[in-house]
Amino acid sequence: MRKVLTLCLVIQDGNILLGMKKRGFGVGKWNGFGGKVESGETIEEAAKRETLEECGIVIRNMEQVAINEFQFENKMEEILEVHVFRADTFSGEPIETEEMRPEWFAFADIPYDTMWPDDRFWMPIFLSGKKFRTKFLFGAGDVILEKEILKVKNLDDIG
Ligand code: 6U4
Repeated sequence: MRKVLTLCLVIQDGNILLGMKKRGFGVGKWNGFGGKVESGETIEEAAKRETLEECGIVIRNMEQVAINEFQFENKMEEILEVHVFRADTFSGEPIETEEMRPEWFAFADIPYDTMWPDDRFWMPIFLSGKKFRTKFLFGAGDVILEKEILKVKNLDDIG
């Protein structure tokens, strides 16, 4: 079974906007904004909706740059297919919500030690402006057991 999720990374003036997840899946980690795609909306609409719900900004321009696939050893039947977007124009100011506490980070100060452990492998590709596809298998304690990282010209290219 595949679950389609979104992850929106907002960039401005050499900084990236991350949110400290306050509850639910990934609690205690800095992450982009996103979540499940609901029925009747496109993946892009879901990314914008989640970003608005989680930190109060309206995305004006974004581009899909990656698909990350995550699998967990204790639940091999499920694949999380996370569609990653780079957003560079928005309106409003990021605000803390029940779900997330947003904060800007300079690219050199991204807090990888308190993020999902896969992020350090693909974030540099993201920051370089390239497109990519990854697959990660996690074991107990969110340890990475297997990884596959591929730069692609086009997200439809399957490596
Ligand atoms: P709700 O329905 O709000 O309770 P919640 O448990 O908060 O759901 P969800 O599904 O809304 O979580 O969002 C999960 C978010 O975490 C999505 O943006 C995708 C992202 N995500 C999941 N695994 C990730 C990983 N290994 N690395 C990463 N982001 C990940 O950077």
